[in-house]
Amino acid sequence: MKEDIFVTRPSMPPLEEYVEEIKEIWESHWLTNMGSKYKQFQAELEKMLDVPHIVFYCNGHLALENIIEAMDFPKGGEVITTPFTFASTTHAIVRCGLKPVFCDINDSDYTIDAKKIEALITNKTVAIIPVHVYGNMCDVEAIKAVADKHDLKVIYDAAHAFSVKYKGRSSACFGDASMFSFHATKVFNTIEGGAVSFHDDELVQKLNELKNFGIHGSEEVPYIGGNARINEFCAAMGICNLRHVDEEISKRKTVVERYRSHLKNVAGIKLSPVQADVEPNYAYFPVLFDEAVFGSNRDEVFTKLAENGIYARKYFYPLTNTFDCYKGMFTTDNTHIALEISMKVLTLPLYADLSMDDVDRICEIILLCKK
Ligand code: T4K
Repeated sequence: MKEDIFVTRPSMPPLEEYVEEIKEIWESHWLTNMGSKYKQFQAELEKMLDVPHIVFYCNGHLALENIIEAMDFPKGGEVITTPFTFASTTHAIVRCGLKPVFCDINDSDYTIDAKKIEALITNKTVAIIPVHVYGNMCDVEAIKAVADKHDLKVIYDAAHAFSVKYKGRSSACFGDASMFSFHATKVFNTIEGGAVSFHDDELVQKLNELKNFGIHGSEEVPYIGGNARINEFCAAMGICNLRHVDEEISKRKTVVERYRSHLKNVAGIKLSPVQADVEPNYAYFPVLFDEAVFGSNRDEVFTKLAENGIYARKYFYPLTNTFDCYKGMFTTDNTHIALEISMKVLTLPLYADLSMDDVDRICEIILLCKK
C-alpha cells in the first residue's frame, strides 16, 4: 500500500541540528518577545535578502495586517488587488477597514495584470496589494510606474516568493513593503511565522510596537495593537532551515523539471512558462486543464488523483471575491481571466523529498484522464 501524497510536506532540519539550536533557549529561559534567536535570524535574513529591515511575526497573515495598519490609510480607502490568492490577502484588507477593488490577472503567470490597474484607480484609492502568486514575480516595474504616478503605496503579498530574485534583486526589495509567510507548507518555514521587509527606517519601531499590543517602553501605548509576536523556537527553526534552503530549492527544481518532462506538449494541459529575468523558488506547480481538448476537467483529474491517495489542491479556487462571507459585496465582472483559471487549475504535489517515482506515477494517472 502506497503512502498518501499531499500537496506539500514541510522540510525539516535534522533533529540534532534543531536540538542544538534550541539549547540556548533552554539555558536562558528567554522564550519569546524578540530574544537572541530572533535577532540572529533577523540579521541573517536581512543579509541574505539584501534588505535593510525585516520584522518577524507569528504568521504571514498578521504580518500583512500589521503593515497595512502601519500605513495609516483612511478607513474605507480602496486597495487594488487580485482575487486569485489565498483568503488571507483579501481578508487582511477588509479586516483593516479597507475596500478591496479587484483587478484581473494575466493568463501567463497569474499575477495582477498591471495594464488594468490604472482604470480602477479612483480618488479613494490608497494602495495596491499585488500577489507574487506561486512565487511568480508580478510586473514590479509597471506597478511602480502606476503607483508613483498616482502616489499610491505598494505592499506585495510575497507569501510564496521567499528567495525569488528578479533581475538579481531579491523579492524582498520591491514596493513599500513585502509580506512573507513562513508557514509549514512554504519553501522556507519557521513552523508558523511570517515577516515584513521594507526600506523605511521609521517603520521599524511602529511595526514592532503594533505587534506587541501597541506598547512603547513600559508606560506608553501609542497604538491599538494586538499580539502577533513570533517565539524563539520558531526563530530557531528559521535559523536551521535557512542553512538548507538552497538545497531545498534545488531539489524542488528537480521535481518540477520531471513534471515538465511528462506534461509539456500534452494537448489540453497548460504549464506556466518560465519567467524571464527571474530566479524562481519552485514554490508551487500549477497545471491548467482545458476540458474541451484534454477530455477531462480539473475536478475529474483531482478526483482521480485522490482515488489513488494523491491530494493535489485547487489553489486558488474559489476566487476570494466569490467567498460566502463577501456575498453581495463584489462581482467577478472585472476578473474573468482569474475566474477561468480558478476553474481549470490544479496545483500538483511539490516538495523537496518527493521521489521521481512518485512524480512519474502522478503524471501517469493524470495522463490516463486524457480522452
Ligand atoms: N498570502 C498568501 C498568498 C498565502 O498563500 C498565505 C498562506 C498567506 C498570505 C498567509 O500566510 P500564513 O498566515 O499562513 O503564514 C495552506 C497554508 O496554511 C497557508 O499558509 C498557505 N498560504 C496556503 C496556500 O496553504 P491550507 O489550508 O491549504 O493548508 P493545509 O493545512 O491543508 O496544508 C496543505 C497540506 O500540507 C496538507 O494537506 C498536508 C501538508 N501539511 C500541512 C501541514 C500544516 C503537512 O504535511 N504538514 C503540516 O504541518 O493552507
